[in-house]
Amino acid sequence: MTRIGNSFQQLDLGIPVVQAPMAGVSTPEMAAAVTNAGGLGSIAVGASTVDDARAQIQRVKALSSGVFNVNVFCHKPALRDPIKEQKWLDTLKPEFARFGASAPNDLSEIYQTFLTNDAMHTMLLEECPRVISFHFGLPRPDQLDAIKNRGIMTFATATNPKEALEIEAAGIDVIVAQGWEAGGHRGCFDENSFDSKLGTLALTRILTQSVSIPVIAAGGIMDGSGIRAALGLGAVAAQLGTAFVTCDESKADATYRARFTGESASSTVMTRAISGRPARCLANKFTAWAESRSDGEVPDYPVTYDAGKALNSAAKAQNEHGFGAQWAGQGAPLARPMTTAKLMQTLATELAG
Ligand code: FMN
Repeated sequence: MTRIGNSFQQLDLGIPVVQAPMAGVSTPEMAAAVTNAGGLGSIAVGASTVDDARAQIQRVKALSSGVFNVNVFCHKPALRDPIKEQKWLDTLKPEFARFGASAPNDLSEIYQTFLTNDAMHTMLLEECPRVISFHFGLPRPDQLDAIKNRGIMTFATATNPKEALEIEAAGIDVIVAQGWEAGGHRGCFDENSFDSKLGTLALTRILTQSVSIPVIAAGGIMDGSGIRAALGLGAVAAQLGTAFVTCDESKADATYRARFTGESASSTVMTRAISGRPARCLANKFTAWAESRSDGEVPDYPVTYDAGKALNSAAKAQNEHGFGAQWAGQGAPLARPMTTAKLMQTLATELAG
């Protein structure tokens, strides 16, 4: 199937790189630097309040007049299960105790899904970023109609061909094909359905051959060679997350950054025990603990994340940094600490070479 890139080409990128939206890690400064270098910068507001999200958008606009992407989470609202949540807290109690802390008495749904967040939707229509991207599923049809009527371009993540067909049928403009290698949360629509765990290479090629909208490849792409490979598979661009985690403008703390050096970078684990949804993290003490837990024990996203964040705070207070959500993809050993502008320049040179 011929790939024309259609509306994606209207973005007129000088370099076919999308900096992945990364809640808790990407910043307006990073997004602006990527956009100013000719890529598509992104901010992630899935875990933000409406006011904070608006402030982030306005900060990007102050730093760049170029196109950028704002990313939201479209997960189903958490199905609360007090018995399961209490059992999960009981399971975590010994871990809290190791750090002289108590587990919380109960848990909260710490982020509101975009599906029920009309204030976020209204704010986005007002701020009107050039691109809005969706992770964990699709927005409500009326939300999408209003976004499209504002002329905003839309992306959505697919982890398999079925999700890609749903994205195409919904009228989304571009698919982000997220392979199993990818760092951070897997964008699967239903985390409890069978996961075929397709790698980026196979998934990208399957989608560029089977859907008629543009495809962006994501997962394990760290340098110009990886971007070139994605383009060779028919993708219109590559979306890189892990490659930007160690950039100066990232919010990653010093201990998280340090894990990208040496042996600790070469081992990542897909786990749902940190947040409630499958996500790829650098192997650490939390992921090691999670290995003996079954998926069925884990409460819904993002309720589990409330417990995970509390445990990480308790551990950090005792100078133990092995319980953080240190999201990273399988390409982590290839991460290069530098400024975002320098990384973009490096990627452009490698791609041209
Ligand atoms: N994807 C989203 O759509 N929204 C997010 O908020 C988000 N947060 C992430 C946080 C981190 C630290 C990382 C590494 C990835 C995150 N992702 C998120 C996934 C990326 O969009 C992308 O699929 C992934 O980074 C690609 O794989 P790579 O990390 O190997 O480059």
